[in-house]
Amino acid sequence: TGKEHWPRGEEEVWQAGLRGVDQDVPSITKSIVNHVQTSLARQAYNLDDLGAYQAAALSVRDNLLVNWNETQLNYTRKNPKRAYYLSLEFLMGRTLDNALLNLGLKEQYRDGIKKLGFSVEDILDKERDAALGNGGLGRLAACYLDSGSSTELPLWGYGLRYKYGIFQQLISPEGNQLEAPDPWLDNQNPWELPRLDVTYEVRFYGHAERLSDSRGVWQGGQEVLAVAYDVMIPGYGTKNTNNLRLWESKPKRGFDLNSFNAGNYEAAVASSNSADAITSVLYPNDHTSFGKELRLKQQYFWTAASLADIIRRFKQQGKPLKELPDFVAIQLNDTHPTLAIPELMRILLDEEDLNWEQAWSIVTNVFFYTNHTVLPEALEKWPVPLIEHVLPRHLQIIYDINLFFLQAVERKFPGDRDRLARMSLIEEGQPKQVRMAHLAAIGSRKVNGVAELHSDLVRTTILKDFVEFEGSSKYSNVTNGITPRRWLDQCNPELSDLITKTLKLDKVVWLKDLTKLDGLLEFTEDAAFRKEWAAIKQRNKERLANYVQTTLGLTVRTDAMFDVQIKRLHEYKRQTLNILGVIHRYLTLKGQSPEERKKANPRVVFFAGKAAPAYYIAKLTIRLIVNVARVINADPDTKDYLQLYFLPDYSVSLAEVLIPASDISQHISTAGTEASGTSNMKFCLNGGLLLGTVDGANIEIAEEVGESNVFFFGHLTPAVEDLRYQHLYHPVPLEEKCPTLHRVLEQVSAGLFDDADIYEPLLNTIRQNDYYLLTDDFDSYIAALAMVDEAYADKEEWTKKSIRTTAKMGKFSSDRAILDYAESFWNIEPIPVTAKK
Ligand code: GLS
Repeated sequence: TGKEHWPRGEEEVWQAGLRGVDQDVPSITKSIVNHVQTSLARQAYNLDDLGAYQAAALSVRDNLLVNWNETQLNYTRKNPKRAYYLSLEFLMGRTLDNALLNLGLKEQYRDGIKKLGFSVEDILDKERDAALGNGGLGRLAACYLDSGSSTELPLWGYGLRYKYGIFQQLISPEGNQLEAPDPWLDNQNPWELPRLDVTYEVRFYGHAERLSDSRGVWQGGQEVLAVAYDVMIPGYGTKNTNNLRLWESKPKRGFDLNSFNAGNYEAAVASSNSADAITSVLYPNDHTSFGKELRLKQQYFWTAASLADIIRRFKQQGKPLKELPDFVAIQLNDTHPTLAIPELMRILLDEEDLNWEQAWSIVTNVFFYTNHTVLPEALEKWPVPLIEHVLPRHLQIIYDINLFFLQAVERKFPGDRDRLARMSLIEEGQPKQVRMAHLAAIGSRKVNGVAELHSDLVRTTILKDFVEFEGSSKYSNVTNGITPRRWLDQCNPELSDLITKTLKLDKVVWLKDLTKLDGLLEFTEDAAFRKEWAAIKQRNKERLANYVQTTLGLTVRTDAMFDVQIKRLHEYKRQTLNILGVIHRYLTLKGQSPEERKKANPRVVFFAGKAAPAYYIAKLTIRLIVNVARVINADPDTKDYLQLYFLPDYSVSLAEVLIPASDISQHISTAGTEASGTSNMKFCLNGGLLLGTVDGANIEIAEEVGESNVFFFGHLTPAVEDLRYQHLYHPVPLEEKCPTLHRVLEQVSAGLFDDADIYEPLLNTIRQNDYYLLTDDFDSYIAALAMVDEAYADKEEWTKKSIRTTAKMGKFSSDRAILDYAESFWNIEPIPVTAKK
């Protein structure tokens, strides 16, 4: 407007009190000391590493907040269309190092912390991971937030502030996985800002009445409070600092005073307990849908609070609701937030008095849905009676949506009853169930999968009927990405420096335009460069060996190939194939003379990953790995050629140590089952080669780096269905079909590694219907491992492959992915912040 006046008081006085971002070492140390003194109430003489971490983190937070405030003010002033990423999981890992990088203050803090008598490495190591996620889906959300800020997009995340993140994994002496809680907030969390004034009431249960054809009213039941906690998400090479808003559940009133006064203490606290329970723990399942009431309450609590917040912000602009799609795009990360669709309908119909057509048109222009898996057990379905009990008004709305939808399908495909039954939001059965993927698809403007193959499978299998009905342009692909800041610069600083030096570019340039890595290609023939490249890999292997030595007390040899498979334990990911391959190698070595053995390529195999607590077969696989490791690491005949480790309690921080150290990593899912995978991208970005099946993003990685630089094996997706049919109807005994695998299983059964018979349930999954096709892929897997050994023997050529791999990873930056969402889906634009110093 030009004539901005100061809202209250004297502007100079205000301005004099405002701080900027610290720039120099003296102001940084001053700020840290201030926090030691006043936030922690401690002093130099009683400050340990943890205290120093907390004080440093608080001072970094002050700096983040300056940019965060400026960013939010800027958005409010400019009023652009905004996007919101609704995810039940955000697997953030540690924050301090990333915040320093993005603020451009790494060196200053290093110096300042040193002057105060501490080391940055020790302090960074004190931070606990924020582990509010299970695996790839949650980590993807974290990478997207980093990229959203780095590309200056007005993008907020919404999630839940779980008191307990993913469980801590312990391994018993027998090799069993044990779970312990993850009380990550116990030492206080300096990275969150409680917003005790930002609260919403969320209702459950009660009764719903219809007032007209489309309107209704919902009353009674339980009301709980959602309280906002904000987490600052700084961009790299920009001041833009977005927000991740996490909700905590609290009882609406402390406790029920009536019951309390009547002497019924238990009843008085029961309601407050049940309110607190909603955000107490992350469900530790990946790829399964359990149908538990508390999980449904989590989903509704979070979507209701987030929508209320989004709508309140929109309404502050004074615009009519029909313009909501011009100012708001909401991305549904999997079907977990699908209740947002009937919830927005409820708000528009019951509270805002819109008619059905108006409301539905708004809804279907606001939401976007990403599918992350085609595995049937992961497709969410909620029992109708449960929804009716917990969310009675929403069930009415879902039925209404279904009615209008099926009428439209009937008009297009008259008389096709099978099609109606397949497409209905309600699956018939005892009980009837609501199919959340169908609801998400019809309630969204666009639907996407997360890699080319996966998006094709979404279009041709689980949502085929919907593509036929709505047209294929709504159903598209956005291949996943990863942030190169955390997954190269932070986890592999030496490689990052070498790249910067070699490309002769400012690091900001290539870290924000990862296709610049292409420039490394011309150096593959430069022997001195290759030497530096290989030396860095070697030092990263030593760093990992060091980690294993200090955490497990085990000595890892570093003059061997490092072979890594780290991910959630799941039958479709086939860790079993890998461990059976290891046993095969062991048996082969055992059968050789000492002279023959000397020709072997020494190999160290690492596994890490958690199993869902109730997933028996996955836990048995862990036990097998641990016991095979125990036997072969102690075998004097083979231990120079083969070592095996299961590293407990896999986490983002452990991945940051493992990934840079890998020569080869395994991504060996049954074709068509791994939607994308994202660690495959991380390994390749760090110059590790890929051994994998023709699945998920492996395919696109091979397209980029060239098939001669990856090791592919196994059957292709179109063959899978037929092979499964053969297993069921024309089974061939294992000893005939795959004698090598048969021999391996016999040794396990006989008790070579553990009590005999203990692994029968696991082995029987292979012997019986072998749903994940281990018997079909085993021989080609062993052949691929041999090709890897052969290739590794030529170290110079291997290093060339490694350089070429890193050089071609530009496509897989999450900046590319988020900009694709911004342009093709959300229609939002970068809003750069130029904060005052
Ligand atoms: C997942 C897929 O299984 C992964 O392949 C994918 O990379 C990830 C992110 O899109 O999503 N789906 C899921 O339910 N958990 C995952 O990790």
